[in-house]
Amino acid sequence: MENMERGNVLVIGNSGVGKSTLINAVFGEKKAETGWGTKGTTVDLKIYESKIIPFRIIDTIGFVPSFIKEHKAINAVKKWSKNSAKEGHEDNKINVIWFCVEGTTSKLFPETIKDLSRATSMWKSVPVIVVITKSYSDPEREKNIKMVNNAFAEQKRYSKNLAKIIPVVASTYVLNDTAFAAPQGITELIDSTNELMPEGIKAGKKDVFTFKLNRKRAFAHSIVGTCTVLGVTVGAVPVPFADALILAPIEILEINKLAQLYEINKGEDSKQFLNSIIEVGTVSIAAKTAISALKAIPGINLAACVINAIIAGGIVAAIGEGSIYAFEKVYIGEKSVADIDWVKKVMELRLSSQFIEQVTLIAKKITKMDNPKDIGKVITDLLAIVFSVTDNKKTVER
Ligand SMILES: Nc1nc2c(ncn2[C@@H]2O[C@H](COP(=O)(O)OP(=O)(O)O)[C@@H](O)[C@H]2O)c(=O)[nH]1
Ligand SMILES: [Mg+2]
Repeated sequence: MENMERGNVLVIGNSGVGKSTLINAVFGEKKAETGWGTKGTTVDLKIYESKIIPFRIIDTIGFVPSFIKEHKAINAVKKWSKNSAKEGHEDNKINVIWFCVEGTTSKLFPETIKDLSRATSMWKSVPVIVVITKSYSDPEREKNIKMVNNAFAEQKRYSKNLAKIIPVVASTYVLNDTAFAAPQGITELIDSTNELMPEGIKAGKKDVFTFKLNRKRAFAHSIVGTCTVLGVTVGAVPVPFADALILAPIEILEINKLAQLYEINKGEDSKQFLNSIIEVGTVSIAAKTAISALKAIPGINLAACVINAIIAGGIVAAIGEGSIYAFEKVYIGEKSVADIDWVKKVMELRLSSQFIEQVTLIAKKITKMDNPKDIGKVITDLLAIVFSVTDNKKTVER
């Protein structure tokens, strides 16, 4: 695996557009910087590999659009290619270029794309994927795609190289107390790039699927983490925690974002499937029971607002973890969106007596009203461990 032949992806775009964040999102935290083919080079490039994905990513960290500086970065790539050839590697060619442009600066697209095309003109026939980074706004996505298309149409010689335009959010972007942009576009980018690799290098469908599933899981946990913090914040308001209904908007947001990630957000059947999860969440009496249970436990001396916050965050986290478990089963084809009774049971299990045990554990770890982020982290870390153990046991039993 270590020495497998790989293709090469060159990532260019102005400093600050999000190249490094994008590469992290694609490869995950386990990505490894590699010294492959870099003997005697180069402070202007960082080169990354992953064990499964059959392409290297070359980050042009020194790329700045100005004649002198962009040439420095591009020369470093040329030199890298040459050096790799000298070291006897045949896989030293650039196979795909990711042009990164920032979604929040769409006015500059024509100019930026002109710059990037000029800088990469030596790779005349290498396909280009335009990655629109920081695409936080849904309504602007279509507009931005159109603008990139137009900008390319003006580049006569270059326009044939445009393979794909992909808007992405590489890491969760919180807009305010009730809205955030979840990671997206990343698995599409992985697929499209793999498709553009030469035959013989391309990863098989199954490997790519497994890799994407792992990435999706990481994004899913980030979504649950964000929503749990929102839940903690809402729960900490000093009003009696009458029922779990005040959490409904957050739960709906969470379930919809997760459903979108696992591509089960279309069609009537999906709607029913998602609704049944929301129902279990909102009618759950777990909250009330948990509040009195926590108050009765000797040794836990938390203010009411802290207990509320923990329970609110716990409910959101439990629903999130349950949804991840259920949505993965659907995504890999073991279950379908028609399995309503099954998904209800999955969710009920997480919000029943087991839930009270877990929030008790969490409450013991929290001694005061910390920053909602810190409380959120305690909750999600603990629940993720508890549930992964339960789920594995169940899988074995089945
Ligand atoms: N929340 C969020 N921040 C992003 C995203 N992409 C880039 N950023 C932020 O934008 C800044 C620049 O990103 P970076 O990856 O360092 O850009 P580079 O200079 O092109 O490598 C950093 O503060 C990132 O955290 C994204 O998808 N979501
Ligand atoms: Mg960078």
